[in-house]
Amino acid sequence: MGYRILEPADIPAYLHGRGHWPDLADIQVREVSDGNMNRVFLARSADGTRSLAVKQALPWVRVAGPSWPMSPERADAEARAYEQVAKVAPDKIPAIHGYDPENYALVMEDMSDLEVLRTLLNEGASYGPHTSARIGEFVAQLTFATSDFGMASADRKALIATSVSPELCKITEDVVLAEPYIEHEHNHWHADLTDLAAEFRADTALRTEVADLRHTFMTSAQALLHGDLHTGSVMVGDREGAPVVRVFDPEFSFVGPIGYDLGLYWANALVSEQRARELGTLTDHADQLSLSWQAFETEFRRLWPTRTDTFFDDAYLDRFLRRIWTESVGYAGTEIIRRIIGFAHLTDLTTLPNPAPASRRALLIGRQLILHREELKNPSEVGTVGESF
Ligand code: SR1
Ligand code: MG
Repeated sequence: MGYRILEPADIPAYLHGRGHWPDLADIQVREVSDGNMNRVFLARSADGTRSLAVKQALPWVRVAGPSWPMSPERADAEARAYEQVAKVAPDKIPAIHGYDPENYALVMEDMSDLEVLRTLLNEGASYGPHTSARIGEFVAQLTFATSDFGMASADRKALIATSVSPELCKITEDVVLAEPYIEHEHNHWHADLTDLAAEFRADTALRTEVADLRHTFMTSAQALLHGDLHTGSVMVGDREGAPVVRVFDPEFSFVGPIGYDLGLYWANALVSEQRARELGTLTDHADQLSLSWQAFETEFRRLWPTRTDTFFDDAYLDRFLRRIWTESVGYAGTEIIRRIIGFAHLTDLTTLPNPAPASRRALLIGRQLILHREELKNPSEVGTVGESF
């Protein structure tokens, strides 16, 4: 039949036809699309005992419409990423019930009993002790398993080949790692930040450091990444009294530098901290880099003795982790900046009564992280940068 864009009214027959839903008379569907890229539908039986989510990639960027075409094949990358994570961290992703490559649609667990981390933080919640630790573990488990430490050399080459995702990588190379530093029609910012946006575009030292991070993003095939690990890609909650953390939306997945995943999460944590500071609702925001980095490092070191290639010695592990740390700090800086003067902004800042003061502080922090990433040696030194503006 070929690719067709699904509407809410199509979902019952779609799920029934693919064997996911037995009773066509007992299904209610609503669209809950929220991200920039795709459409998401929730299907639920009247008594709520059966529910599923359907996520479909459109042939364009959802928030831009057909004027920004984008191959729906990004859903293939997402399905592949979920398959990889399911092997090593199945407790940290939604259950995937099926992938339909013809319609670029995933059928997956309904997570509407959980909350998007960003939404909770914006409402004034704290992170708690589990969330960032699970994220750090998630990054370690996925990246160790898909690095040259977790896979045989030939298998890794095959993974790199099958994970190539040129269009989605180009989005990141452009909207995160270039456009905010040049004149570009995608860019926009709060009127009170015009001076800083101009200053950043004129900052040649900053441009060179971003170029370095951009080139690393393009060339450093360390491990399979989530590729867009911001707080809107994390759901949290409780199930049967136990804390639950689920990472979703890995459509930007590709084999790249591990620091990109950690850096994105850190940037979003640092921005949420500036929001809380502005509102006087600071709680455990300042602990999140440390919690996620410690969990990442602990898990990566725990897995190290299982490495497939023991030519990589323990001293190399220390050097490799140091490189990931430094690059994470730099990518955190680029993520902060693009979220304030680039294409896609954060509700953490845009929903503040006056977004400018917190946004200005965040921009200044982002620049420092990029320029001084080699000197910032640990989470508390990054925290000091955050407190200095
Ligand atoms: C055109 S897409 C802009 C952003 O949305 C996605 O969530 C990624 O973060 C991307 O950079
Ligand atoms: Mg997304």
